[in-house]
Amino acid sequence: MSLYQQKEAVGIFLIAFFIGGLFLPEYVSGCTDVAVVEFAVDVPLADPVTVPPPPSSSDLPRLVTAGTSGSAPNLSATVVIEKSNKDEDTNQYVRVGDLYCGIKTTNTTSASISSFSNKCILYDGLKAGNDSPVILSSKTVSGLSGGAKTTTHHSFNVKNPSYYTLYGCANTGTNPPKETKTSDNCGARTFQAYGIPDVRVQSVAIQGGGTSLPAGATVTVVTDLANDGDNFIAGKNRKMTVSAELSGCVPVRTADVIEMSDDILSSGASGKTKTFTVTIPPVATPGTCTVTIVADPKEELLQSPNKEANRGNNRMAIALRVFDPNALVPCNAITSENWVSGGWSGLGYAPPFDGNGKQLLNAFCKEGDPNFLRITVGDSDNPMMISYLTGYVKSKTTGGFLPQALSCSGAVNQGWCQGVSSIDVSDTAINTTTKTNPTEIYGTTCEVVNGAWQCSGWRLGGGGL
Ligand SMILES: [Ca+2]
Ligand SMILES: [Ca+2]
Repeated sequence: MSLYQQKEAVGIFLIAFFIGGLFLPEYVSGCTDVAVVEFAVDVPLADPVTVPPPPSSSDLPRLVTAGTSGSAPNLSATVVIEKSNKDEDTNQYVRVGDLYCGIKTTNTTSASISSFSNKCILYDGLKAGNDSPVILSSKTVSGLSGGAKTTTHHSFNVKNPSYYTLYGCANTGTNPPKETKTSDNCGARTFQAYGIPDVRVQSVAIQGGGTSLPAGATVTVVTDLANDGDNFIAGKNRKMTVSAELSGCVPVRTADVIEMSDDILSSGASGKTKTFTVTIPPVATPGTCTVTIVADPKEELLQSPNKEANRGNNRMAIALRVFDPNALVPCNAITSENWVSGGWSGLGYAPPFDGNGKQLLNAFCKEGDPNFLRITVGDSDNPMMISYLTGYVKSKTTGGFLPQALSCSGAVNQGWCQGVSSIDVSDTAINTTTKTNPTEIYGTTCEVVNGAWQCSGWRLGGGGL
């Protein structure tokens, strides 16, 4: 609804108010001057924007029962809306909470009037006049001398942003003192109550706890939400959302959205758990990915009149580590850096480094596939090196050596490979633990050194290597 439309709607509301209700001459006889409804400011519409009808004249009770006498004193009353400190709010625009109906009463004559009681009734605009109004407590004035004024304060509390109407009268109840007239004893005041919500993201977690996952994976993000502020009522045109944003490994994008529900928007709400489904795109860059839960990303809570003041607590992030599930990564702790004394050893099995620190036996894993293990033997840069097509993996479950028939990248001669030999291990006797961190792998290479074949057996892992 545009601002123009809002103003128009307010105008229509006011016209309807005056025609349909309190200005009608047949309105409670004796109270024809209650049309004190004033809009000193161009107030925005309530939230929701459905403008409630004012109480119809037939719904307003006759509160003044005093008889009249030409020689009696006279009370005249005006109804105002008062803030929690009992100060009148002249804009008819107050925050929800503890408020007062003020009945400003003046003795318009010079004669004193004896004890009398004032009464006020609250009509909730959200109820559209269909439910019973709230009868506020009566207040007794011990008496009022001629020309004197007093204000009675009738407390009430509203929790929901809305329009409300107060209707109050002076000199109500039983055995009221007589007055010159009673037509000036009542008044009404419509006001708007606004709220200041403070939605807060309390916590963010990954369901199951794992924060390291392959690109392409889908995780469930669990968040708790709270509202430390006033009630907020989501109307038909106020669709507040909470989103899960993904950033870091991909350009910032919204991964999932839920609609903010009333249970979150109630004052004092907390621990309201919501879940989001977040998929890491397969094209995500391996590294850190951030999931940020954002309450009200579209800033609906910043619309008047019920504006959220504290926006600093509307976001909370959790970091994920994203990896390429198909990337080959060395899965043994040994490297040329932490093992520098390897080399030719002749008959025994040695750490798999030649005299130049080059690793001649390798094991590779895939982080995204715990059942993947690739073994390579040889040196692709050395055409004079051959590798043996049988290797071994020591089973963690049995401790036995399991022969592995490797494939050759080049020519084969009597079980030897001219080049690098390799195998993607599929032996089911090698359990998952062995594959992701193989403790002992064995391979053999030979090359001509100083005119003679020299062969070496290599061991990767195991034995503290
Ligand atoms: Ca009067
Ligand atoms: Ca907030």
